[in-house]
Amino acid sequence: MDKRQIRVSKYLAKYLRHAPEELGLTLQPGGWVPVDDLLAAAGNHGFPISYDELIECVESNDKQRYAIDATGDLIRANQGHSVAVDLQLEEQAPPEVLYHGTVERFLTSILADGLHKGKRHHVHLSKDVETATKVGARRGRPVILKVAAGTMHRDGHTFYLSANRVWLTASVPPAYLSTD
Ligand code: HQG
Repeated sequence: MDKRQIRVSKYLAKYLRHAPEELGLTLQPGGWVPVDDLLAAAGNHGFPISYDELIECVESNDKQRYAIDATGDLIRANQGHSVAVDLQLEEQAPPEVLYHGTVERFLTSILADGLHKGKRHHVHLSKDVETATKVGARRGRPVILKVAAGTMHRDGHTFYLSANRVWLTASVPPAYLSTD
């Protein structure tokens, strides 16, 4: 992603995940908003984005954060929301092990209390160490936690897989976490 695409992606993250009302937008079930409404609202709020730039940002996005629906009329963030929205995710059985990237300063609290979703809808988990390392590295030197997702699932915890392959669950109790 080039600099402009990163700016557009951050702008979309803000308004499609966290503050649609600030642009006068309302998320439809699934988190969708009309592409035309989004482009008009962005222009009216001093951040004009062309249709081509928007499509380019969706298609070249490093984490496939956004999706355009089959009609081409609607756009959404695939996950990461803090506003109330029903993403219409389907429950899925996770792989035996998933990973969570964080940083040293959160470890004591995480190992005592487990992983909490914070402001987001879910705890975000990755299927490989490489992805989890990138997630943790946003905050400093990454520390990777192993999550016994298969055992959690058999114990009755629910997992979802977002359209961009992020594993989501409500919380991870400490018993399912390890640092090795
Ligand atoms: C930590 C990005 C103390 C947790 C990424 C994390 C991801 C605790 C932070 C997605 C804790 C929450 C999500 C506890 C959790 N005590 N700290 N009990 N439980 N934490 O950003 O997983 O670029 O909400 O370790 O790539 O870092 O936005 O979650 O450090 O996929 O598309 O609290 O966001 O994607 O931070 O990242 P976040 P995350 P995007």
